[in-house]
Amino acid sequence: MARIRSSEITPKHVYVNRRAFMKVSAATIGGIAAFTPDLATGQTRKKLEGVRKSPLSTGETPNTYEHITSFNNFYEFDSGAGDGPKKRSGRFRPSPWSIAVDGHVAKPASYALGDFIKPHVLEERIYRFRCVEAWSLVIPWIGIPLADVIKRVEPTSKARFVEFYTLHDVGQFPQQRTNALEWPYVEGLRLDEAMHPLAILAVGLYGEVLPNQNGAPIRLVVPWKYGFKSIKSIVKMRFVERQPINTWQRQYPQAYGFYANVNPAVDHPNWSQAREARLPSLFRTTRTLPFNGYADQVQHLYAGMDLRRNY
Ligand SMILES: Nc1nc2c(c(=O)[nH]1)N[C@H]1C(S)=C(S)[C@@H](COP(=O)(O)O)O[C@H]1N2
Ligand SMILES: [Mo]
Repeated sequence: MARIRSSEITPKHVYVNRRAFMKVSAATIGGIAAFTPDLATGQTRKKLEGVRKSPLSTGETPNTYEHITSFNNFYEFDSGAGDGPKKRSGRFRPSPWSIAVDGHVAKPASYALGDFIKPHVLEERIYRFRCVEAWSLVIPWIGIPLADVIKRVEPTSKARFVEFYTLHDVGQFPQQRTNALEWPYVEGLRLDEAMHPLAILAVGLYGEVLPNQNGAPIRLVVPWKYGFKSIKSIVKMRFVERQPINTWQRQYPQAYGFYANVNPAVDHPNWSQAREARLPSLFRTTRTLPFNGYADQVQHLYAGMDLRRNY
């Protein structure tokens, strides 16, 4: 019989949290969770209309809605990954919402969320999602191509990077009263990365509006990068000349770089990135692929770069 090395076992905090989400699943198995308030979270589930399937989806089977919405990382609600964000985000109000676009663009503006999304077709993109902490999921996002949004605001020749900011509101995000992270959460992409067809702004999953714990009402998804690049609850996009310092890089620069491309050859200071636990499995038995399996589509963006230095 094959012996399992302890290094292949999911860290304990993941395991403990998984027990918590199994309890939640058991409570909703009776099929009560229709499109009325979700009894576990107090949130109303709403279907999104007019969603087109995308050829850019992976053929892998998505994780269940329960898993995707019960195992989250969202420090504004709770530090550490698990079902804390689901339990603590019921009173968050993702509507009304507006998004500001500024910096080096010909058309700076502040949009109501509806106007921001309206010109674009909603697409279902089933993507792999890989966290630095070596767990992964397959998620059927609903979103709009980030490139289409960027073209609309017309970046000038000075715009080389785009920064994203999460809402900063201690009334809505209880953990912003603490210094668990520096607030607001900030992320960034080089402009050519942001223009890549795989990068989307997600507004839903499984055909429904995003639950609060997954980054309602709008969050970034960049499937070839570690999960922390996927900034949630975005209120501002700023086009800048210089490479931004993102929140996790500020926190622990040896572990979290700007690029954060999934790379099985470059370890986190405290663990290997060679394998991952595909939830709900607890075991790191799935091999991690360069660029999270999207190398053919994205590696040209990094031609000539040392990806060990630019981690
Ligand atoms: N604003 C904000 N965005 C965030 C985070 C966060 O704490 N705050 N966590 C990041 C991390 S580390 C991960 S792995 C993903 C998790 O996304 P999910 O909960 O939808 O799986 O969100 C990212 N975006
Ligand atoms: Mo993460």
